[in-house]
Amino acid sequence: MAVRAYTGFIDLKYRPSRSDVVVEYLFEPNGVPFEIAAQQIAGESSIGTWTELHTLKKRIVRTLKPSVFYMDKKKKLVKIAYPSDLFEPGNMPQILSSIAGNIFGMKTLKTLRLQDISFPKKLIKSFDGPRFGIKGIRKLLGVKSRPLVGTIVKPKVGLNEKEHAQVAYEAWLGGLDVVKDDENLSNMPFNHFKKRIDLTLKALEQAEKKTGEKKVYMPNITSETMEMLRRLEYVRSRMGKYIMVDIITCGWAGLQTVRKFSRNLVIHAHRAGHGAFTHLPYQGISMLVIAKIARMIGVDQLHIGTAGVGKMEGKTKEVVSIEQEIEEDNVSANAMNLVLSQKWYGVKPVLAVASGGLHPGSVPALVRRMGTDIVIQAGGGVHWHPKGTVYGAMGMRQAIDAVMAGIPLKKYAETHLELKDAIQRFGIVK
Ligand code: CAP
Ligand code: MG
Repeated sequence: MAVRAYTGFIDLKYRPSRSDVVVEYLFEPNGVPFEIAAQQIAGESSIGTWTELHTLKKRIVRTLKPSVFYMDKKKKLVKIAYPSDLFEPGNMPQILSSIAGNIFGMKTLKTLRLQDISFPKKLIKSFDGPRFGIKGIRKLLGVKSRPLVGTIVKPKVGLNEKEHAQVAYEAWLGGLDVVKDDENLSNMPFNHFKKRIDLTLKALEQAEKKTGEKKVYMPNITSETMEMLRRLEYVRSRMGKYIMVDIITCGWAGLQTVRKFSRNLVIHAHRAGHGAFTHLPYQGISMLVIAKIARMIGVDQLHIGTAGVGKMEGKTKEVVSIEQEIEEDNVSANAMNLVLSQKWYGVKPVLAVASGGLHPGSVPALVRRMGTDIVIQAGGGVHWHPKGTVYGAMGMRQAIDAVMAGIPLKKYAETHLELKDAIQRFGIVK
């Protein structure tokens, strides 16, 4: 079939091969027929442009032509298969400059949503994948089956290093496993990175001694890439076990580099800014796609929302886009974790992180909707109590213990004052 300008890309009989990259887009054309717009997406993201090309050799068409093999005008959906030679293994920026690049700025598209990508084994294996994954993290913490529970030091920014370490210490003492920096805390005039790491890791050691439990601290190393590596090395040199990266704002290239150097450090991925891509259901890039990319590159745990329980978006609606992969229109309890945990050519499963507006009363609903292979994080829901962080943290841990013992929170609260206070203040999420 001849390829003229953006034509010749529709082939509804085409069956994707195992080496193709298959991409699902939702779009609304702007002043052109659906079929034309579909081919513009396929062409602009591969070998086409707005006019015929004298330089487009038959060989190129034969080997690299994409195929629009599925179209549903009602759902505004197309599926396009791209030969994998269009993509450089191990280069996520290049892959996305192709299938999520120019096409987002084309005049002939009113809206465009990159909904899902299915990568072939060769490309998946060209990235590092998680080093630890769910099993590795559970082993590190010695927590077999309950959700991990943690906090974000609050306020997000403003505490000095000593205050930060003290809040962390109290959270661990109260029974939390994990303490993390907030997404906008890095190296600040009032809170220097190195001093914070030193003091907080020292507090961690003391908390471990006092409680007999393993604890982890996730320092936020987000910065310019070379600086991230310096911060990562610093954490390692101080015997830290984790690093945290804001994966959207630092970019996929930065994340790939961090993963190359992370070795024995667990990577916690914060998704601040994802809403710019994921928020509108008909525009941008879905959380499903972001989750797949993050897993391929190799984060060990990733914020994916709270399935409607907390303050952030990522309600069941968005989570459904993560699920659809598995079971269309079926919002089952564990489904939202599936894209992170399903079998994927030996790539380790990523631990899902639920965070944002959570408190002890959220725990039963979270576990019902997301299962137990999760990290539950509460910032405000831990540091709210006038009696202090230890008290708030105890309430949080008691909620986990109650759910794991199969005891209703209300009942457990009769003998656990810290939990009782929390549910009196925040209630219990249905
Ligand atoms: C939670 C949090 C997290 C968000 C991220 C915050 O604090 O620290 O960054 O949960 O959202 O700053 O809001 P609170 P998501 O517990 O006090 O709400 O996980 O959806 O990416
Ligand atoms: Mg935060």
